[in-house]
Amino acid sequence: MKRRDMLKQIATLAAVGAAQELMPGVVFAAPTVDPRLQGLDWQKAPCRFCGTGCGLLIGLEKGRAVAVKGDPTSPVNKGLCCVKGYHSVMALYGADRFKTAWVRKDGKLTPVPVQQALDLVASKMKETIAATGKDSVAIYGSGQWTIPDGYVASKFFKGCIGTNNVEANARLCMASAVTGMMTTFGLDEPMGCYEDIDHADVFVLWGNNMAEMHPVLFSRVLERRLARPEIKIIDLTTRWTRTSMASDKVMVFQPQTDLAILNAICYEILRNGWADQRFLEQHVSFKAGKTNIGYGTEDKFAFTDEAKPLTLQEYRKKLEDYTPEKVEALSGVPAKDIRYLASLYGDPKKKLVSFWCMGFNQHTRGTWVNNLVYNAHLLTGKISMPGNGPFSLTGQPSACGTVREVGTLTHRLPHGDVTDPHARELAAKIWRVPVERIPSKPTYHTVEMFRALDRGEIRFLWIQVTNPMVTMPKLKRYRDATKKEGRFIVVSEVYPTPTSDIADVILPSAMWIEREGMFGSGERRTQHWNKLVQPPGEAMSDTWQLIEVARRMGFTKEFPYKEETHIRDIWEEYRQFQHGPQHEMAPYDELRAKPGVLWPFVNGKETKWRYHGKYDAAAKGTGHHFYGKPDQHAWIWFRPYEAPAESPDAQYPFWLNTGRVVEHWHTGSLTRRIPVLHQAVPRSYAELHPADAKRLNVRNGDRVRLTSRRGSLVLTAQIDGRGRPAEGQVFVPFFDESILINELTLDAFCPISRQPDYKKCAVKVEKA
Ligand SMILES: Nc1nc2c(c(=O)[nH]1)N[C@H]1C(S)=C(S)[C@@H](COP(=O)(O)OP(=O)(O)OC[C@H]3O[C@@H](n4cnc5c(=O)[nH]c(N)nc54)[C@H](O)[C@@H]3O)O[C@H]1N2
Ligand SMILES: Nc1nc2c(c(=O)[nH]1)N[C@H]1C(S)=C(S)[C@@H](COP(=O)(O)OP(=O)(O)OC[C@H]3O[C@@H](n4cnc5c(=O)[nH]c(N)nc54)[C@H](O)[C@@H]3O)O[C@H]1N2
Ligand code: SF4
Ligand SMILES: [Mo]
Repeated sequence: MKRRDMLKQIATLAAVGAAQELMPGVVFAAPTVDPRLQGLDWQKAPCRFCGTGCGLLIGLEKGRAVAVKGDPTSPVNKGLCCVKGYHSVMALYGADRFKTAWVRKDGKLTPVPVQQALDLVASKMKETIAATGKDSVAIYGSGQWTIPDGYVASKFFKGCIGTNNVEANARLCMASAVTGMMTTFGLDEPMGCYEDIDHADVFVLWGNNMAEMHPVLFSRVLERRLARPEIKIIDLTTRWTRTSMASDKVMVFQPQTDLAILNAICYEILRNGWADQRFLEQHVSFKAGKTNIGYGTEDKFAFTDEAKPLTLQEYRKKLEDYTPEKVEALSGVPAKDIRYLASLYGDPKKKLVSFWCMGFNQHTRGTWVNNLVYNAHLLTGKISMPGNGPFSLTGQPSACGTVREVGTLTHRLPHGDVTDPHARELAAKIWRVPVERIPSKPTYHTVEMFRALDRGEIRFLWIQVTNPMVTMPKLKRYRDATKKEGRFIVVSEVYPTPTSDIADVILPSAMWIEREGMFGSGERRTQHWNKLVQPPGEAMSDTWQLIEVARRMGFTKEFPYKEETHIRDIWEEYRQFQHGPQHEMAPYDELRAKPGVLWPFVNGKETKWRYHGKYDAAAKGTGHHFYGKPDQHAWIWFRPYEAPAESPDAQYPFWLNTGRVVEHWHTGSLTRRIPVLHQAVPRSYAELHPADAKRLNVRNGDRVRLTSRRGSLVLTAQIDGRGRPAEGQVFVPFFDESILINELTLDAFCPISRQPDYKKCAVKVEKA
């Protein structure tokens, strides 16, 4: 080994050691010296799993992907990767991969050639449109769609068929982050990047379990603290997790009261004179929206917010309801801890990063709580500079790339909203379709899309790269909907799942490195990979399936691409939408050559921090410039505390919280086919607080029955296992398709983002 390589490897191993020591059970894999791996052909690809977007090197041998290591040239993970990334290629080779299409005949799924299934999908779609109209066909996609998948889906449905019935599971994941940014900044994209970690002094985690869900990023946080012990990690959470174990201070709060805690922080910042007055005068406007905004549990729920101007004085006055003492009573967090937290935000000498993920976004006031964390950063001017910033972590590998940026939601286009005539004109021009064809009104957000399927307004639904029959809240209603007479469901999948079980047609998909593609990660990084291995049997990429069906419906002119070059052609076409300093994307060749490129990519340069003249070509001057809103300001919203849709009561006395574990990816369809990961956590369970368990006479390993107003399930109790919920709460991970926890959850959502709250509903717990 060359000396330089050896030093690099030692440095990586040291980082691994540091991370491992602090993150028990999380395995990090450094570049290996195993001689068996020496002769492999190593090719780059971003990780298939979480939104961190680690760069991987995939080891190829005789046409198979046989090994993985972290890419040392990737600035994201610098050679590291977590257990899921390390074992990811094994997910390609499960014994029960779909290799052919399946069509339901007389109630039974029967194998058929893919070309025949594509004919059927196209004719069924045409038939449905002729009988019940354009808005009776829909597509439900994913933040795990590649960018070309989502782009083609949007062009096909919005530009060719002429329906806004396009949604993606990112609605369940980051919709509140989107509306939070839109309402505060007028543009939907994070201002910072992961490099913020290397500059910050304080990390505040607002209800996200980074040690398990963004493990490589968390290892960067830990590595920084290891070098400088004065660095602090503060974990605000409703459940003691592995992240809590590694934190300097843990503040356990009652669900939903994050709204009040953030207001108390802002109250303290203003009361102590810690606000940056000059920054406020130059860059901030104050607003108040509607209150008592509802929960969306009823069909066809509608809501539009308003923005009433406020003065700083009026805003201050409203915060008086949120003194640390009052908020202590509501949240359970001691007033002195709230003051301490406020002092960290308020200290001008400390650089501070706030991180959050589903604790904020899956929240019936998800948009509000996103607004509130921005308030704390805006009051103190700690934003859009290295080491200072609010950072919304994304969950899926291309939730940003494909859903946020390509706009695969009912109200969006690849650039702008469907309601904006300029956005429609631009889309029509690039797509070469008549502008009248793109409808100007959004149709259904995800929950309402499934409700419309139930009501019979939607008759044909195509599902790609998502498993809604496990992941929709209040599952029974939506599963029953798919089975109703006159509904036709197409599922593009790689393995049998509860969703492919209800399909009328299953299309076998080529997965990840079995096709060429791009993902866009949480820090505005676009990453390209080549097709590295052959897909099994007749499996075809989701992009190409869509193109085949579109062509069969007569849209050949709109989809002229050649199979060999279609990803390049689609990327270069899509890139036209984003021209200009605010959104410019890197050219195809640039993406191919590098382990990811941050956008805006202006004059050959990446943009690391937005809204600041020093870093962002779109910003005017040399300081901050929030150019997203018409008044060129960022907006501080007053948002009050409001209770969740359902809270524990005498009949259902526990909170139910749901989420994830490090070993599994979502519904487990991939990770349960990777033996080491499956064996590590083979079954889902119900975590209880030891005091609750004692009262219920339940011991570790006993069976317990959980019942909500919507359903009931029996699971194994886990006490002081991996996590510990607060008293009065139960936690259940959702990776196990044999224990469908969403039978119990509620389909209440944030009225602004329409993202459901999977973190709070009321249940009863009994020994089974
Ligand atoms: N291993 C693994 N990693 C993943 C994934 C995976 O499936 N497996 N999925 C990826 C995806 S798509 C996502 S979205 C992310 C999710 O990443 P996270 O959001 O970190 O994980 P979850 O388990 O969904 O949520 C756990 C957190 O919800 C918080 N919480 C519960 N109630 C409240 C509340 O009222 N307020 C606040 N503020 N917090 C609350 C708890 O404190 C807990 O820390 O993970 C990504 N990474
Ligand atoms: N109770 C509860 N429910 C939740 C959440 C929660 O915290 N609690 N979180 C929500 C969130 S944040 C998210 S992101 C969602 C995730 O929910 P889903 O997206 O429904 O879950 P996944 O398991 O990621 O589903 C992806 C599916 O795509 C398949 N697949 C893999 N690769 C390919 C491919 O290349 N092509 C095709 N066509 N298919 C492929 C996989 O086998 C899998 O079945 O769950 C939501 N639901
Ligand atoms: S941290 Fe996320 S992106 Fe990185 S290797 Fe693990 S699962 Fe993959
Ligand atoms: Mo997610």
